[in-house]
Amino acid sequence: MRAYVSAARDSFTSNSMSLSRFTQGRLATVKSMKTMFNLSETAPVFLIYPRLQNYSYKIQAQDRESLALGYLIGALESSAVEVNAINAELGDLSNDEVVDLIASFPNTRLIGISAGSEKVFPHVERMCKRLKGNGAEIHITTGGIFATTAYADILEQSTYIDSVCLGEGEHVIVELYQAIANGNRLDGIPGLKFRGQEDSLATTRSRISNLDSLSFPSRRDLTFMVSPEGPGVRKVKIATSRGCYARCSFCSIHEIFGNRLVQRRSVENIIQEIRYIIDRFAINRFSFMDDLFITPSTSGRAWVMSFCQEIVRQKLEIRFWIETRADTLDREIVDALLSAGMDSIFIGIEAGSTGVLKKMQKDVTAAQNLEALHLLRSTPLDPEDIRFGYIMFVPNMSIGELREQYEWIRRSGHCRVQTLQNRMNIYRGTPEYKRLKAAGKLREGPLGVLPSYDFDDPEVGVFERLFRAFHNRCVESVFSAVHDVQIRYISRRHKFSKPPRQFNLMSELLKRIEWIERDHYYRFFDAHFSGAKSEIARIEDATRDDIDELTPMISLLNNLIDQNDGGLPFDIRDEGSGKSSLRTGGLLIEWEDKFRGDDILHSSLQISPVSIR
Ligand code: B12
Ligand code: SF4
Repeated sequence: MRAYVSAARDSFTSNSMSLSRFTQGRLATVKSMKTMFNLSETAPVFLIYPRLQNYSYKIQAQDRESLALGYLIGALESSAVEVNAINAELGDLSNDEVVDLIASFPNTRLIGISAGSEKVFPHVERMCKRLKGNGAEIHITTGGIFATTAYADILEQSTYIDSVCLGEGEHVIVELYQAIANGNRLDGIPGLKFRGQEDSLATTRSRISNLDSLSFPSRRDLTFMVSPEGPGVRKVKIATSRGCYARCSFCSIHEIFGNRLVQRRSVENIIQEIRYIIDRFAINRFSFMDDLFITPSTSGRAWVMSFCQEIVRQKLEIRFWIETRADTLDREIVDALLSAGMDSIFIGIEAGSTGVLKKMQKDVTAAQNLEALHLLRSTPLDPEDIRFGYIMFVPNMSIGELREQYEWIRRSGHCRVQTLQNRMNIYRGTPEYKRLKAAGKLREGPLGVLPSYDFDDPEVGVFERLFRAFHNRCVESVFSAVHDVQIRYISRRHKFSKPPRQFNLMSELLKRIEWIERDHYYRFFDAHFSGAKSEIARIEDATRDDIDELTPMISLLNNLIDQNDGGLPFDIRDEGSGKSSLRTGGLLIEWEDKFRGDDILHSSLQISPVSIR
């Protein structure tokens, strides 16, 4: 469901984040890591979910659970194969630390590394080189969406990688280990490609049709997350289906499955897993990772309705997030989802211009996108919990369509700074990759580097270049402090146990700060589209003036982030009837609290003199 796009901020890094968060302040000795990840001296298989350096700051630690590792561990364990696993992203370990750790496990015979994205591949390659550089005679295999799409190039160019698993890995990893352990040839393993393989002997593996037959994913990550060293849990990842029927031009998920069939677990099987998680971890918040939670067919809708009814009937009282498309939503299904506990949703809107939607093969109209948004806004969902994907810059759009894209997202009321910068990423195997390649418009770099392209309409290309340059200058001169505080917030959020009033204040400050930045980019778009390009220098000057408005908010936010005890660094005046206020650094902050007993149930907030947009 998710469209992944590039934004200028992808390249933004912070020195403070280059330190390993969980390893800071403690000696991450091999011994402590062994204990922390419950590693066994005798396990012959070692699985790794690598860390994407310079990326971790973007994603909260609580969202880093890996279902890929979970399913592979589950499959190996159910075949009585002992397995060690490290999710470097979650453990906040550098990939070098992981390699050093593996060197102290001499019984390892097979290493499996997940290469789910193009971006992570250079890190995978470096790890393999170091692992083999230790002189170890270990078979290294890799899998995941990127590895599947690029297997031929990987085997040709990455000599440290011995084999690549294509598609779903549960059966392949077990059969690969068994072949290695028994000294058998690897030719007989459908879905495995290895160097030197005779093409005539390679066979593909068909998709797993009965997902209920799979072991539940191992929850080692979750066990670590709830441990004293772990970051805690926001929502537990769970998958009810695999695959998607749609054909969006930018999406690479079909590459893993080879077709557009949707396979779904039974409602009973999902509920069994949900019950297991509630009983074992006392967590009732879930994130359904399906590419498309609702398939808009009769059977797809019936599945969702029966799932929701069962959650209600069994009084499971869960809260959950789903990902879907606009054309799958209507009042009946949204009501059913809300009564079953849906508290947040992601919609793959992607475009507001009908022309762009067509070019994306989205098979959804701009009117349907708007309707879905209106429908969701009419529910009790917090607007912040209605998220969506939006690709502002698309290779074959016209300048008129870019304008439509901008106007739609601005009117939607859900525009973020990042949304305005999103440019379509071209992943291997996607329809857009094939189109651009056939047209000779793709510039491909080494493995793991996303290809670049020129826009079909030179005016779009000029606009994009000017906009990125403008954005970079604004960041350099003013907004770097904004980005620093945002990163500090994201990287520490998992440690906050702040009462509603403080938490509310932090969220509000973040929102306002982002609005100030976003409004400058609005002005850039407006000036460009109204033909007033000479205005741009003036907008940049105005950006610098904003520092006065931003500084007190940033410093208050920094102060709040530092208050680990959850308190406020200032005295709040109690003004009676649930009202209170605070004056600091030129800001007046006023709360109106609703109580249940002594507890604040809800706290609404005003910040002035900052104008509300
Ligand atoms: C959840 C998710 C995330 C989470 C990951 C959390 C986590 N720790 O797992 C977050 C939000 C962090 C994330 C980040 C990113 N993601 Co992401 N993500 C997904 C998503 C929606 C689901 C992945 C998942 O859990 N699937 C369920 C598991 C069970 O399936 P699986 O991962 O495919 O694993 C199976 C097989 O691939 C195989 N397998 C996988 N690894 C291995 C290893 C071995 C040894 C073997 C044998 C087999 C094997 O066996 C597994 C079981 O069958 C996918 C879309 C999708 N449908 O896959 C995108 C997707 C993988 N992400 C994508 C992208 C681009 C990114 C980012 C680059 C985004 C960004 N802007 O920076 C980053 C990169 C992060 C990274 N480290 O690589 C793209 C990758 C496209 C590409 N070709 O590069 C995808 C395909 C989305 C899309 N449609 O474009 N992502
Ligand atoms: S093809 Fe399916 S999973 Fe991919 S972006 Fe489109 S709707 Fe989402």
